[in-house]
This record gives sequence, structure tokens and C-alpha cells, in this order.
Amino acid sequence: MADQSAALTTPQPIKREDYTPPAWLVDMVDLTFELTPEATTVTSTLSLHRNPDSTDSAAPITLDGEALTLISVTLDGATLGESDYDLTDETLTIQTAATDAVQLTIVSNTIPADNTRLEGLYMSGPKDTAMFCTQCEAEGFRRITYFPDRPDVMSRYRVTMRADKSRYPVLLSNGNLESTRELESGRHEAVWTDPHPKPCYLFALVAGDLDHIEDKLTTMEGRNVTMRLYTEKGKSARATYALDALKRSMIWDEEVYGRAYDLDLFNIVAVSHFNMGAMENKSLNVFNDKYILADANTATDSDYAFIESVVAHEYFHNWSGNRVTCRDWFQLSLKEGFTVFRDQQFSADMRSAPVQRIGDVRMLRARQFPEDAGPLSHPVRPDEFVEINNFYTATVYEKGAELIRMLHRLLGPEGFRKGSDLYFDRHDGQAVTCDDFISAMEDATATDLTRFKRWYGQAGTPTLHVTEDWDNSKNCLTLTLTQETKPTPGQPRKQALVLPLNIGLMDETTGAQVAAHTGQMDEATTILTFDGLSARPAVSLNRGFAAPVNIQRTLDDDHAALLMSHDQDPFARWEAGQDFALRHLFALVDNPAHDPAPFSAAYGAALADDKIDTAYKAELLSLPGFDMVADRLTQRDGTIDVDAIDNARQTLLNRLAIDHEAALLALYHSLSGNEAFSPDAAAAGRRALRGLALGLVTRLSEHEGLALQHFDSANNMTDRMIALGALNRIGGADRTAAMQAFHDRYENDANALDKWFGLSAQNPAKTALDDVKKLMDHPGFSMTNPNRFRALIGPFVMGNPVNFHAADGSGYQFLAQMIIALDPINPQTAARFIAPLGQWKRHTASRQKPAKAALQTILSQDRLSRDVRELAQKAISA
Ligand code: B3K
Ligand code: ZN
Repeated sequence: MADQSAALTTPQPIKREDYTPPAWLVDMVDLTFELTPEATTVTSTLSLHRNPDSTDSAAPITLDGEALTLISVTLDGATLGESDYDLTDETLTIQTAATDAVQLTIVSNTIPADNTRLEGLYMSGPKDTAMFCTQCEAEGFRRITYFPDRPDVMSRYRVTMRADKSRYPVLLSNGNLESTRELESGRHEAVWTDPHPKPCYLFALVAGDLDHIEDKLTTMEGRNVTMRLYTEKGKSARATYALDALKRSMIWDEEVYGRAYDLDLFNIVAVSHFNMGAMENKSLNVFNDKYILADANTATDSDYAFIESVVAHEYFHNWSGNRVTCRDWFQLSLKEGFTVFRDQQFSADMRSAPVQRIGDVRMLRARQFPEDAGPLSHPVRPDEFVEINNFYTATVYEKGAELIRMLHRLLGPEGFRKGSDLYFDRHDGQAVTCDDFISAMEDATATDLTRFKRWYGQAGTPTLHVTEDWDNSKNCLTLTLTQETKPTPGQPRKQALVLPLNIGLMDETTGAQVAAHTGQMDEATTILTFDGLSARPAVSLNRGFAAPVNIQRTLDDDHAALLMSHDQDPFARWEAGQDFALRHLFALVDNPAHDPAPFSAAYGAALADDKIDTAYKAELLSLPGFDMVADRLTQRDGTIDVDAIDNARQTLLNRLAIDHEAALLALYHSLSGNEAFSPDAAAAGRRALRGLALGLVTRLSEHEGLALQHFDSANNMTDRMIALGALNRIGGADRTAAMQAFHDRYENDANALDKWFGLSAQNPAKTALDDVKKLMDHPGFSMTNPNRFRALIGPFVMGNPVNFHAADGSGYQFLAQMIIALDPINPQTAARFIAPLGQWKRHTASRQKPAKAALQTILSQDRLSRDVRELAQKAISA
């Protein structure tokens, strides 16, 4: 049957308030797969019983099914005729008078080789060696077989896989391997059973010719667990770091959350065709191989850090997501926000906690704050959706994690642990809601979180306005804090939220801490009074980024410099540096002749401070990125001028290079380029700081040559990328030579070649768009592999502001054409690229028009996926 998912109009949204329990539950699922790429037959036998909690005791059995060819339906042994059921493009409905239990066997066909959406059962990898692979979250299982595809239907699974043995020697599914046997015609069979009831979105199978590595671990409960990590042939040597990260994650979850792994086998498969980062299928995680494969020559330090955190994230889902899952998809942040928080905690423990927190906040500001301020703004727990895949957003994930972090802060680590213990114990094996999570936290700590829950329903980033009044006669400081959240689509009026407060007062000359305040505010305005002070202090606000808010206050140069050099809280110290830089960047936007000397002086002092940890110093000395400047400027002015922001950043960076030439050169040379590669955080910190120095000094023409030298002498990918980043800016023959060398070295390594696509797309030269267009003809580029598409188009759209936002609209039109071309192939990935166009309202009038025109071009297509149509419609109606 044809895939009908490209619709002419937008289907009606599904609403959270309309939730009803399933009419039928499935106790047991028995699946048999006769796997061939051109036609896989799936025989599914379901043991169903009426749900006693259903509001409709006579409801028929309604199963979801899309892009399937139905072959037969058998109900309690009787084969049904076509008049006995109702089949549409999206459902199979079977009337039955049975009052209690039935057994239903359905045979259907699907074509994995044609499945470019990468949802359901599809082929991943180079054509002649492709493996079978599945992706079911959120609603992919209905593309494998007819089933009540909703997370509150939890069942036990038995899976029989049959496939050609020479092409697909490895057959994997969830749970334990029950049996294997040889079949006729060179085929073989494996049977897997999973003892843990699970929602169908956690089902997975993989069949292919794979290599693997393995390790073992004994859990705190005494279970001997084998961990296996499978890759495409010849790639397993690059999986050792990921396997080690898995082992460390297992140990960490026992130590920090008291949660042990619950089966004897844990498999990960790294695949090359994947829509996102990875998937937490029960005991069979499937990963985008970008988040598994790493060695010195192919992965950067940030790749290593991502691998560590994504491996941990998917493993942690075994409890926060799998053992306790979501009742419906509106509750997505129940598992995602919590699990992101858990992986952030893990990475903070494995690496530097302040550097991790800075990275988390950078990400939140770059991705979630603009989302929350634009037309796609939605609450952490959305109220409605058309396509659930559109709600795997920075708001659900990253803001969701901030909500959990606030709870952790408000309840304290011990209270939070009591709450998580109660949550896991109370709801083990259940599909629950965000309210259930909060109730467990309340019950375990005797705390009323009614008001805190507003965070789940209210979209938008609050702004905290802070004014300071110093009474010299009484030596008393009064801080007035007022919170405000601007209207967002569908939410004109906003309530006050619970904000954790973490404030320090510092002596204005020595920087020593003289007072501190931790607590919370839950009204629109809070007044804090500090008396008995000997002199007016400097105020350090929102330490640790305790509340995910924007702060509005006036911070003068002296005050900023003091915090930047002395704040006891490492996050606030970094933040002071960012605010200080922003103050001068704004001044440069307003007046290109502005003199940023005060910031440059403070920068020089930080550069000279050799007591600062290296990785942290690299963060302290990194200027706010384009996105952060743009977001803050939008808050100030309502609109932004891309060229003015870029010019301001370049001016300030050039100035820092001139003012600190000697110190930067000394720093560069003091950090050895000869050490043997190690991916640990300290070594990564040294590379980052050396790279920062290189980036600045090569702005001076007499030191430009260092960039090519850095490239040529690099013994690892991070240093190569650092050098190429600088060469991209410098341009000329050195750039051409290094890019060519990089290309030739990595031509046959897809993940490494992606970096070359990305660098070409980020080239600030005016030729960038033409180059990107030409690169679509490169033999390594492919529209059917999301990694390739994202590698080329992503950095152009997200990392080349001047060219993407070209005033003639060429960048916007190009993106529209790309979305239109990708939509019929892979709607989920296509829809991810709508958001940048949705920011049109932030731009100056000259850019608003072409950005809207690009959205109009998309919407004028006859057939669009629900994914793209939903977001494009929202984006244009900002
Ligand atoms: N749960 C998956 C994401 C599924 C996305 C479906 N569109 C990975 C994760 O967050 O762990
Ligand atoms: Zn997740």
C-alpha cells in the first residue's frame, strides 16, 4: 500500500485533555519476521483483553498501521473476510463481541528497502551490505505491524527472526536469546524473548553482517552482565571508548540512583542511517554511529564528550523511560527531561562540573531560548500536537532537564534521591505522567510542589528584573526581584513561577564573599534585604544558573570585572565574563567605533591568571557565540541586524588579538602540541585553550602561517578542526591546501568527511552558498542519509549567519528548496530545518520578507508531510 502520510491539509491536532485509557490491552506479542529487503512478512499474534479501566466496554479492537500491506487476519482461530474488519490508510478495526480476551493473528508485508523515512523497519548502510534496523519511537511500530501504537499498552514480546545467513549472520532483538537454528535455503533463525513488559516504541530488531566488541560487569545485585557493541564491518576498533562509557554509566547509575541493570545482556548497535542521536530500545540500543565511533584521528574532543553523554543517556533510560515509561506522548519530558538531567550529572562527575554546566547553559541559550521566544514556543508538557516527532525539542529535553535540576536544588540531593527512589519503586512497570513524578517528589519529602508544576504548562523564558538599592546611612542593600514572562502563542497571560535563588554578595574591592542567599521566589516580586554590611557589595546573581531565566540588570564595567575575576561560583564568574563581553558587543553594534578597552583589560587579566583550570579558562576566554548575542539583543531591541552582530564580534576578537598578542603567543607555545593523544577532559582542556589562542593570534597577519603549521603538525582530529576553523576565516592558498589534504585523507570515512562538508558550509566567504550547492554533487553526499544532509545543510544554516541570512534571501530560498526536496524522502529530518526560518520576526525588515517568502514557498507545495506542514504553518504565523 502506498504511503499516504503526505497530506494535502493539516490533520486535526491531538489534545492532551482528550486522553482516554486504551480499550484493549495486549499481554503478549508474538512476532515472526521473514526478513528480505524487498518484502518482509510480519506475522503478529496478539493476546488481547479488554481494559477494565476503559470508558467504552463495547469498543472494537482498533489497531494502528501505516504503509503496510495486509495479508490476513485471524481472530480466535477463524480467518476473517474483508467485510469482517474495517481497513483505512491508518487503522485496522475489528468488531468483536468478545467480553474478555481474544487472540488475533495478523499477517502483513512491509518493504524495508523502500523505507527512506527511517521510521519502522528499514535498511541502514551501504546498499550492498545494508542491515535491517528499526526505529519505533514515537510511532514507528505501526509501520512494522498493526498494533495499538501508544505507550500505555505494555506487553511481553517474543520475536522470531529469519533471514539469509550469509548476508545477515547476526540477528538481534530485545531481551534474551532463547534459541537459534539453521533453516533451508541458507536462511537461519533466532528467537528472542523479553521478560519485561514494554511499550511497542521500545521494540527493536537488527539483522546484519556486523563486528562486535564486548565487556562484562557484575551489578550490585550480583548479576553478570555482558555488554556488546556492534558496528558495521571493520569499524569495531573505534567503539572502545563508547563501550567504556557504557560500563561507567552502569556503575554510576548504581552509585548515584541505586538503579542496577536488569538483564544478562546489553547490546548497542551503531548504524550509519539514523534520524537522530540514538534510541533506548530495551536491551538493544540503536545508535547513530556518529555517537559511537571515535579515535584520535576521526573524532574531536567534543565528539568524545557527546559519545560519553549519549551512551549514558540511552543507558539511563533503562530506568527513566523503560522500567517507568510515559502514559502518552504529552508526557515526553517525564523521561527525556529527567534523563537529560541524569546524563548532565554523569558528565559533570566524569569531567569538570563547572565546564559541563557552562556547556549545558550555552546549549540551552543557543537552542531553547530562541525556540521559547519564537512561533514554535510550547510548554515542557505540550497541550496539543499534530505530529509528535515535532516535539522532540530543546524545550522538552533541555528545558525539561532544567525543571528537574530546579527540583534537585529545591529538595536537596538527599530529598531528590528519596523522591526518585519512591518514583521508581511506586511506578515500576507502569506508564505514568509528569504529575506522578511530582507526586513522588512531594510524598517522599513532604513538600507541596503545586506552584512549581506551573513550569510544565507555561511556555516562554521568564525574565528576572533586578534592581539594587544601597542605603549608605544604614549599610543596607535591598534587592528587588521581579519576574516577567512575555506572552507566547496561545498563552497571552502568564503566571509567576517558582524560581530558585542563589545569590552571593562580594566585597567590592577584594572580591571576598560577605553574604549569600539561597532560597526561592514564587511571587511576581520578591524583595531581599541584607543589612549589617560594611560597604556596598558586588552582587553575584543566579549562581550555577539556578533558575533558567534571563536576568535584566545594569552591570557596569568595574562590577563585571570584579565578578569575572573573583566570583566564588565558577558558573557566575564565567557568566560575568559573558555579560561583560555582551555589554561591549552591544556598544559595538550601536557604534562600530566604540572602544572596548575595559573588557579587553579584564580579558588580559584572565589570560594572565595561571591559577585557573585549563578547560575552564578556555570557556572563560571564549566570547559569546553569534546565537547568544542575537538572542540577548532581541531581548533588548526586539530585532537584530545579522551583519552588525557579526561585525561587532569580529571587531572585538581582532582587538583582543592586538591587545594580547604576546600573552596569546606565549600561551599557545606553552601548551605542547606534541603530547600523545588522550581523550580525557584535562587533555581536551589543553587543546581547547591552545586552540583559542591560535584562533586569536592568527587574526594578526604576521601569525597567519601558524594555522597551517597547526594543521600539518596535528596528531588528532580536534587540532585539525581548530586549524581549519582558523583557515576558513583566513582563506587563501593555505586554506585551499589544508582543505584538500583533509578531503583526501578522509574521503572514504563518512563521519570524518562530514566535518569537511561542515567546514565548507561554514566558510564565511561570499561563495559559501554556491559551494554548498556544488557539494551536493560530491560522491559522498546523499539525500537519503540524514548525517550527510545535516552535515552540509546544518552548518550553513546554523553556523554561517552572514551567508544564510544574506539580505537577498538566497540562503532562505535555498533552505526552502532543501526542505521541499527532503520532505518526501525523510519528513522527520526535513521538519527539523523549519525552525531557523521561524525566527524571521527577530530580523530587520529587509530579511523578514524573504524569510516569510521561503516559508510561503514551502507551504505552497501540494503535498507536504504532517511534520513539515505543522511547523511551517506555525512558523509563518508568528
Ligand atoms: N528517545 C529517543 C528519541 C526518539 C525520537 C523520535 N522522533 C532518543 C532519546 O532521547 O534518548
Ligand atoms: Zn532520551
